[in-house]
Amino acid sequence: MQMDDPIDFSLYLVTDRSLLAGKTYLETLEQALIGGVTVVQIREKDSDTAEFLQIAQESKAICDRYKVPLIINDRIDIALAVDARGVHLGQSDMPINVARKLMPEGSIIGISCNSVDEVCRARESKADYVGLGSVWDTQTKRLTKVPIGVRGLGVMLEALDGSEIKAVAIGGIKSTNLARLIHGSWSHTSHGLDGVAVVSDIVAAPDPKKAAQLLKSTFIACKKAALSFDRTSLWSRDEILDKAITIMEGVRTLNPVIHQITNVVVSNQSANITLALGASPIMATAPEEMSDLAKLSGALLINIGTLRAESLEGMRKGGYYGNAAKKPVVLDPVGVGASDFRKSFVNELLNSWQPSVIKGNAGELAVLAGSSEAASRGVDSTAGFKDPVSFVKQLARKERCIILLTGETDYISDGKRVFALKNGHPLLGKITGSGCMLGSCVASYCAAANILVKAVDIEGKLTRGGDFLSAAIGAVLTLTIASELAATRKDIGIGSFVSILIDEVAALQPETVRRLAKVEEIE
Ligand code: 3NM
Repeated sequence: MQMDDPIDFSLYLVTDRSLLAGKTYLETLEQALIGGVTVVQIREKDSDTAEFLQIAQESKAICDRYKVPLIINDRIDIALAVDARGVHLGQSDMPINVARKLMPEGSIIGISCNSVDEVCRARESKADYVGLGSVWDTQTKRLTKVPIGVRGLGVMLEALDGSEIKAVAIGGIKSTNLARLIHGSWSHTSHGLDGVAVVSDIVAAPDPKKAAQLLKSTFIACKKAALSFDRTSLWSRDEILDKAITIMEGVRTLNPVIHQITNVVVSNQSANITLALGASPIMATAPEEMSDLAKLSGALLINIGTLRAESLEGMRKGGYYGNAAKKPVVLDPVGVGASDFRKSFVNELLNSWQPSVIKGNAGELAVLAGSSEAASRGVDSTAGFKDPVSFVKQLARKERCIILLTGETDYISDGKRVFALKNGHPLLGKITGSGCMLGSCVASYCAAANILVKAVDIEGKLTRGGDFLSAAIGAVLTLTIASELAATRKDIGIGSFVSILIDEVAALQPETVRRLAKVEEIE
């Protein structure tokens, strides 16, 4: 191992002797190295100099045996004394330019960053790498700043564009949330993560070797999945319509269970529309059930209308377990602009789990995008966007998922392409819960799309790799075309419309969808 060999940051172990689970510190370190840790930082917050030095010397001897570089937290004197490969500094430690002068040439200097400003300063000071965090809450360190979340991490990575600085994320990272971390922070235009820094998921594991192996193989698989080619980009509008119809038929033959945490206003009609599609609804909200239901169901819908304290934990856990079980999660941020409480809760959800589709009206999606362009009042949108096409595309890129913007024309984007759908009848706007029913349709179609994937290699993917673009298009077509058919019935009124709409969805034929679909690719 030479001083100028590049460091592999993939699995960066930060030590903490207070978390050991049965094995000694040195056994734990060695097992972690055998499991595939690629770089080690010794972090001794409570030791005096003599004890830190001894731990560092013993750690260095083991790391040398496995040819893994050793980095010392904070203490340049200890790094020099044990001939470590580098130091890791905090924002209030010695400045990088001073540390650079003290450390031998070729040493690695890293710094913790919690904001874009700190990343920019690290860039100016020519840090070799940045530790970005804390991504999530953690029991390992008392945090003095709010966690950045996966979306905050994405923005910080963008601030590294065009630089050679390596980036690792830290804070609350486990093998179970790695796919969400990589998917949510990755963008094809920016600097992806070079690695993940982990403390408790390795140090406190009963089998640190196995824990490290799992983290390493998951990280490599997630990175490969993030870089893999998206086949949907090759499909024409007609092929997408074919896929949407295959998914529609798939719902009827596969009868997937659709778990829905939804609002009290629409619960019954959402369950009925799900049955009419050919899927099977389960309207459960208790957090204790979320892990089991994620395994059992084909998809999860989270609709935040009539948000109540007792639903919050179910929504947090539902999405988490949905991601862990590789099931699509559909988010319907109903009336998110109505209160600061809804805004901050949706923000929290989007930082903790990754939806496959977000659907909303202009007012709701404007709030998510932080835009003041489209207004809302309560759960209704009162104005649209001047340029809905670029709006949905940008938001899909930001949130790393399919965006479905509802309105007179519905817009759907995966961040690369945008489709405009013009079916529907004004009666849909006269009843309560038509948007919520659409959420049930999207979740049902995503479930079928995810089951229909023939992929064998799902490691590292957030779902099985379902075609959620076609699923969202199929779901909108089903409900809007059924609404047009329902509206032609004699003596139709607002009350009867809901029942007839459900009947028309159940009776809808694939050829009718193909014949009546008004779908156009805009970009
Ligand atoms: N630094 P775990 S968070 C050591 O935000 C450390 O800079 C952080 O521990 C930062 O992997 C953290 O157990 C603790 O969550 C990470």
